[in-house]
Amino acid sequence: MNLSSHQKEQYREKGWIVLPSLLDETEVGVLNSAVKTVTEMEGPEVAREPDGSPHVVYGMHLLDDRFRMLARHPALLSASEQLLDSKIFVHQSRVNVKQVDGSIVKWHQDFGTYHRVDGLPKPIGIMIGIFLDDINACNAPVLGIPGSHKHGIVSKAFLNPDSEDFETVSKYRFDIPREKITELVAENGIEPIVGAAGSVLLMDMTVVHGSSVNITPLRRVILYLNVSTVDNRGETYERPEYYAARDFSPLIAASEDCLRAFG
Ligand SMILES: O=C(O)CCC(=O)C(=O)O
Repeated sequence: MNLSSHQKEQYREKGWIVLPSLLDETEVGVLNSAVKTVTEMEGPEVAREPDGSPHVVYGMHLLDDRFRMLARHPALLSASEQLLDSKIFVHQSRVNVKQVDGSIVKWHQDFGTYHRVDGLPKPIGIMIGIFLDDINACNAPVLGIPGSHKHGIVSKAFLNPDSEDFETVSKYRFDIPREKITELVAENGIEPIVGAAGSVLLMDMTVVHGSSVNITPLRRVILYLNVSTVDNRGETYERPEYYAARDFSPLIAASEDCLRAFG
């Protein structure tokens, strides 16, 4: 697939684009089966809510062949390579289940963690979000601050051991102070990132984003693949591989029906 110059411009200026219904119903079904498999696993990759329900599964592409194939899906790969103008590798992947009445995700930049903890040198990379449910303004969409990536890394971001989910999820998340959010929002506003199941978000991983609580009965699952260019590796090896890549090989496109083949 070829991105238009308008889409590339929007990615550069606003910080993200959404490709509506990029994956079809069969592909979404295959990925939902994989979510069921990995959320039932017991390992350290699976972070749970206090009631035991799954919240985040890290390293999904290392745990299940269907997710491994997702990372090589030609449509996702081609769009990402066009935006980064390079071959890419997966730095981190995760399943995010926004449980009803579950955890919030405070304002942060993914690159903030990847730079400070994993040693990724340059703020170059995409947070690819694959929507497995219809996401609207009601069921706790990701909220993004347009243009916030242009300010670079927020230096005053901090680890917050008082977060309820510090041990399970937010231990490495550098939260952005309220005053900085106020300043960025005054300049650029906030947008909910919405789309039907099968839609794909491509967000510059320096964009400031977060999500609120889901008080609806509507399920909201997003898969994330954070990718960067093959010359932009994090080599501190401070965290296990399910958090930060050890394998920097360029992703090679699989066939068009690589996911459907599992159906
Ligand atoms: O899916 C969400 O609610 C937000 C997740 C997020 O911000 C992240 O994983 O970086």
